[in-house]
Amino acid sequence: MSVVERIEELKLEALSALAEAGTTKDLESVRVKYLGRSADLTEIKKSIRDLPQDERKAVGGSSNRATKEIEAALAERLAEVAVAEREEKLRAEAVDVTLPGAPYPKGSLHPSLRVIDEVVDFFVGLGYRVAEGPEVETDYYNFTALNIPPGHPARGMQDTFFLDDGLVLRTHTSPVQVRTMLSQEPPVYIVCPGRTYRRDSDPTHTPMFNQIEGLAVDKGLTLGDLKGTLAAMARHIFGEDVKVRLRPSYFQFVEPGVELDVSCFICGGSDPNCKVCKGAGWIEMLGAGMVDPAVLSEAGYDPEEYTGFAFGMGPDRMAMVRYGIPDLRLFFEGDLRFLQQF
Ligand code: FA5
Repeated sequence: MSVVERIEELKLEALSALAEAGTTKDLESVRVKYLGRSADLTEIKKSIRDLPQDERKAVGGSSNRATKEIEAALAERLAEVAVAEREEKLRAEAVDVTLPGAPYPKGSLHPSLRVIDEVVDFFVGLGYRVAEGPEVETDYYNFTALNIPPGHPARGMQDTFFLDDGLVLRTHTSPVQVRTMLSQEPPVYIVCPGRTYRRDSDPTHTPMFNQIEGLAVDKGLTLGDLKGTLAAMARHIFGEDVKVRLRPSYFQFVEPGVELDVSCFICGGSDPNCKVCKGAGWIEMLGAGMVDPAVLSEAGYDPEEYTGFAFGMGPDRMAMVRYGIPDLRLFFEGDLRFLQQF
């Protein structure tokens, strides 16, 4: 076989290998094999100068043409394969936007939050404004301004978490009453949901719990207004048929102080074995009273001109009663098996 024939043979081999190669990588292998530094064709080109004069031209021309032809075919195939590869990639990465989305578990509102939302909605409907205050509170707002001076035994009744520098974790939402009165002129109608803290832990007490405070200060407010407002709230939360009653009670910052009971909305007082009211027919719901004139004065309001009522309830306890949950601590353990029931 002459060298020119060998070149022709190599070229045909290369062209058919290029035609068969289906990927950029395969094409690169073909290039190395037929055009690379140690390819047969390259070796032939290197040896041209050793050939007899009369053969050099024919072999040189033929090897150059073969090289060009292979290069042209390679470029063409590279372009074709690139298009095919891109199409394949697009096909593989295609997103079917008509497929249904992956379902994810739906959350639900915490039982306390449901009660809080309902209570707050009710008062907002009456025209009350939602107020907030800090959970880390000064001793002054948590106690002194509420008529509980230093050394007063009433301080001991609320198992307080004391922090440094005269700060406490607020034991109730009542300090928001004072903060609000100090920051605005009467009339005041606020409701204040928030977290509160006490060193307590048993089935009906947790170290962190929620309270909702309410405060109304205006001209001529009476205990009748307090009762009417809270009765309307109880009907809103527990149903149209519930009745309310006030019992005398004592809180340092109200005078008189009362506790509000609602008639048992489960048995209505007819079942001596009722799990919710334990046969009493009444469920204790909140503390309330007429704002003590000393508290109004401390906040800069004239007690001769204004009167007010305040109330503070525990929405966690209300949720406990409503959903029949025996232990309040379950509310705050974050166990999804418990929470997913609501
Ligand atoms: C108070 O905290 C008063 N500030 C309420 C008040 C406001 C009275 C305005 C008058 C005027 P008391 O300590 O009773 O009151 O708490 C109110 C409610 O918070 C209780 O009825 C109860 O539902 C809830 N509560 C108290 N301690 C805990 C606790 N450790 N865990 C869960 N709930 C609690």
